[in-house]
Formats: sequence, structure tokens, C-alpha cells
Amino acid sequence: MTATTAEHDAMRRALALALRGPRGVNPQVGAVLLSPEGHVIAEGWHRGAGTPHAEVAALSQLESGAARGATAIVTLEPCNHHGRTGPCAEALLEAGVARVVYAIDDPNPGSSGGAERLRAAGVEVESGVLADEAHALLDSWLTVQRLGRPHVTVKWAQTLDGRAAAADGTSQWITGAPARADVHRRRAQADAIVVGTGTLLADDPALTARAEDGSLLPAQPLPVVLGERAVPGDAAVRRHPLGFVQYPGDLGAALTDLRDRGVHRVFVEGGPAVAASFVRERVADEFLVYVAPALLGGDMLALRDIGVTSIGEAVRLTLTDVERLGDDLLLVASPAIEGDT
Ligand code: AOF
Ligand code: ZN
Repeated sequence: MTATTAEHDAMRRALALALRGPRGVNPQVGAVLLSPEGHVIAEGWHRGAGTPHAEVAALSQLESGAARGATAIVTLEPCNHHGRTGPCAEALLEAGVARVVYAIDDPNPGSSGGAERLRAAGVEVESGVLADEAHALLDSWLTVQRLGRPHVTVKWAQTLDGRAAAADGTSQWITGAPARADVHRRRAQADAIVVGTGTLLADDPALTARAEDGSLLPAQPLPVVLGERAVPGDAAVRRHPLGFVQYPGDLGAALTDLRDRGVHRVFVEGGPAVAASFVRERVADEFLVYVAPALLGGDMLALRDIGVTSIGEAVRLTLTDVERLGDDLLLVASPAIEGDT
């Protein structure tokens, strides 16, 4: 039996509940329990590492026995491991849940297998309900699980002819205020902002996420500087509330270190050389390209050499969104095959 309308609605609710949890080393997960008649009898969400999982949080809302015959709607496959908390698959079985509907499989080898465990015990299990939405919610956590590195967004602003600076190197304010405000909103979603030493020395960016009135947004990503050149003593980034980290080389090692610091979402604003290095190393999951209706001509391209010499080697992307921001355009694109540019 595929999922019912009530189950779809409950999954939507579970996704909203998941968002109440913090973004951190653990995924954001939501759960809703439906009575056999399809009424919501309990809700729960995961409140971060070390706290009960969403399913257990929902079950704890009920008197013992009240979940017998119920359907559990969960945004992630119930776990099957003894981690910081007991396995959710066992908790659901003990509570007498008859049916489990979840959105996406748990990619973590240490905790996956809950679906099989439940089926083996005679529980009906459905998966894939609102899977796209659950993927979108967990994209950075899924990237860390699958690829062992943070999810990477590479952003640049360019003119209509693909230039990011004028011949003299000046590059600030290619796009207008609405596009810049959009960048700040998206920066604030990231755990780290990356720039190269070239951009740092040329623009002296503060690398803070700010509101339209210039005030600091509550969530600040960690500033990351890539490259060997020294950060000047009076650089604006030195006044960042979180300080900054610098990696002289090896992008892979930098991303692994950032992952180990709990960074799941990296926002690369680095300039044409840094952007190109992420593309060359195939570690860019999403591109945000802000396009201003202006022309600069010349050689100051938005992206340096990415190792493509022939058209057949072009890095093909899928356009996932187009937005108009004032006079500018935002194009959002991802590698044609996820995680494998
Ligand atoms: C679920 N429901 O609500 C969550 C799950 O450190 P632990 O013990 O909390 O385990 C974390 C792992 O459990 C995490 O990496 C992911 O695979 C799964 N998270 N599973 O059934 C939940 N948050
Ligand atoms: Zn669990």
C-alpha cells in the first residue's frame, strides 16, 4: 500500500517539526504518530546530539499502550543502532506501531537498517514519501555522510559577459543592493565562508553576515582563508567575532578539517582562482551566480582555468532556480549528477 493523503500531510508536518531542531552533527528529524483512523496522536523532533531521536520524542508524548496499531511518519529511516540513544526501530516495535512511513534512507552505516529490522518483525514499511523535500532539508548532513566533507556552495557575481572585475582589478558592487542582501541571507545559513588570499588582500572583506541595516545577523559563519600569503595585521577579518582559520594549500585536507570542526555548510566567495580550485577538485555542490546587466569586457573572468580544454569536457550543470533580484539575476545550478561533478 502506498502512502495515504493523511500520511502525506503528516510527513509535511514532520518536515516542519524537523526544522525546530538545531543544525549540527546530527540530522534534523521530525516524527508524527497517526492513530489507525489517521488522526495525529503525537509529534516529536530531534533536539540535537545526545537527546532522544524524533520517534522516541513522539512516543514519549503517549501513555504506554497508546501507540498500539499506530502509524509512525518519520522524515528519516528509523535508526537501528545503540548510539547515544537506543535504536528507534526497537522503540517503535515495543510500542506496537503497525506501520512506518519515512522519507529517505539513513546513509549512516552505523545506524541504518531500521527499515529491514521493522519489516522482519512484521511492520509495514513505506519509504520515499516527500523524499525530495527531506533531501533538501538534509542536503548538507547527507553530503557529510556520503562524501565525508561539508556541502559546498560556490558564489560569484559577474557581469552579463562573465567578468568579475574591471581591468584595474576593482570588483566591488557589480550587483545592486537586493542581490547583496540575498548574499548576506545565504551567508548566514552557512557554517563557514571561504575566501582566497587574493580576494582578501584586494577587497579586505569583513566576512560577517549582516542585515540590510548593517547590523550583524545572529548566526555568523566561520571565516576561512585559503592560500599561503599572510593576512595583514589590520585586515578586517581579524575583527570578526569568531576569528578566522587559514589553510595554506590542499583543499581536500581543508574540507576534512572543517568537517571535523562541525562545519557542514561552506559558502565559497573566494574570487575566480578559489572558485576554480573547487570546480577542478570536484567539490562544489551548488553554484550561485549573480548576474548584473553590465559589460566589462577584458580578461577578468569570474572563473579561472578549471582544466577544460575542449567543449566535450565542459562541466555540465543543472539549473535549479532563477530569481530576479532588483536589476540583477540569480542563477542557481548544481552538478548534473549530485556529488559527482
Ligand atoms: C533516527 N531518528 O531523530 C535521528 C536519527 O548519536 P546518536 O545516537 O543520536 O545517533 C545519531 C545518528 O542517528 C545520526 O547520524 C543518524 O544516522 C541517526 N539520526 N535517526 O532514527 C532521529 N536524529
Ligand atoms: Zn533513532
